[in-house]
Amino acid sequence: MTAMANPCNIAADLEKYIVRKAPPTVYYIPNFIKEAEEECLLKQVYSSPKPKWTQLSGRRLQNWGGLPHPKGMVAEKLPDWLLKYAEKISLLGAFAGKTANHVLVNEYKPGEGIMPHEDGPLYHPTVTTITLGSHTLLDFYRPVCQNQTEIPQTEESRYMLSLLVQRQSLLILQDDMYKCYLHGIKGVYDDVLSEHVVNLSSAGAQVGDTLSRSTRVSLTIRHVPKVIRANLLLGKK
Ligand SMILES: O=C(O)CCC(=O)C(=O)O
Repeated sequence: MTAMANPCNIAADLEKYIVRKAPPTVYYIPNFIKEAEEECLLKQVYSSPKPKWTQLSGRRLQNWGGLPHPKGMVAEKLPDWLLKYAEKISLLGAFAGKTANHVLVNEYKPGEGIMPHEDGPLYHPTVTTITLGSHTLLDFYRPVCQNQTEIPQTEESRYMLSLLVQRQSLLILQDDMYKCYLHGIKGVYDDVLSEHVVNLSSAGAQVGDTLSRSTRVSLTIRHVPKVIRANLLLGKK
């Protein structure tokens, strides 16, 4: 994979990584990082100061780059170990020529997950995720349909498809897959792979496989377009 001539469009050589069985657009890039890089990133995550962690129900996280806010994010410089990957992914054109300025580090122990949600309007509508330590299954759901009131819409009835994200991979979600559908991770210990997992061959797995989870750390790398300078907040020029 090369850095591209026109960084405003996603690199043409990424086209072969499009997951065609999903709505537009999913790029799944196996082995995006090497094992040594994975080790190095995990070492950095776990040597971050303890107060950097926020414990939520079902996962814990580190927020880097500032807190996204409708009025603008007070941007903080990303540490070099994250900036390296923010720049590398941005050079692929993932953020329409802009450089990612925000990273969420999520840690999921086996049995943990995240409720179906949308990433919302504070980010450029692309989410890129590097997976460390363990695979997971990312599940996608149609949104609740407002004019459909007679039949209850369960999570099960809104379920659409899953993606298997292996450790060391990069996942890029854009377009409808960012804007129209919700994504979540079930809090399970094992994943039984079905035909609803639409990237099995590129993820090196087969229908019927059972994969046991270990601790997964994800780096969710995004671009927050609206930023404010800290010294503006303090009333300085
Ligand atoms: O860990 C992941 O891959 C998903 C994270 C996520 O959806 C989020 O942080 O909003």
